[in-house]
Amino acid sequence: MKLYFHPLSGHAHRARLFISLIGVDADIVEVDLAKGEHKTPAFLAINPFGQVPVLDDGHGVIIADSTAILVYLAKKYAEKSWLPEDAAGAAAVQRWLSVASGQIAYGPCAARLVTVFGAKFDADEVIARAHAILTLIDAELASRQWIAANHPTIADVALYSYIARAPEGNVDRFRYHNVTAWLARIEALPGFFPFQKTPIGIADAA
Ligand SMILES: N[C@@H](CCC(=O)N[C@@H](CS)C(=O)NCC(=O)O)C(=O)O
Repeated sequence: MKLYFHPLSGHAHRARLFISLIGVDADIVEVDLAKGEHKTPAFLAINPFGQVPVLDDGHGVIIADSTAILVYLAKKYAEKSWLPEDAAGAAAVQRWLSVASGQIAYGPCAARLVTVFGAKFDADEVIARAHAILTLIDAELASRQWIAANHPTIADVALYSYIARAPEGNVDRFRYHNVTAWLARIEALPGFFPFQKTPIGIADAA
């Protein structure tokens, strides 16, 4: 198995983190985004969207998109608890995978793209969006330890990376105490793999 990856991509980190949590072997192939390697014909042949992460599981099985990779790995290689099979349990996980691809991408991920990669978004607008979703997640976590079940699921993995590194986008997440405790619970899971830090933004309180 190969994971096409970039160390500063939170989307790629989700996949890298889950590979590590479930203990499958993977060759990590770093894609040089700065040099435009993700837009070369060779890379576009495996992901026409020209984005990382991409998982190549051999025999022609190529999965692009971070949450699709989490679903694939959970179904193929992980304990069922990571992606429950009952209708309500699966829907609860999907609800938060949608948040990872929606409000998190347009909030804390976008805020970090401004500071770390120089993206031309309106910083105030994306920071405000980040606080809106963090407020909501903090309230959800007031009554439970994990976001989608009473145990960790791929929904926690999908949400982790950009929330953990939100301060790099000048999003002060430290005021969300339930979120802080939840991040620590994820970091304490056996096999946890950290998301590379940058010195940009608000200093990490940890
Ligand atoms: N929906 C995709 C988004 C992936 C994505 O935005 N990847 C970024 C790195 S964080 C990328 O490759 N950007 C390069 C580009 O879009 O040109 C996923 O969940 O994997």
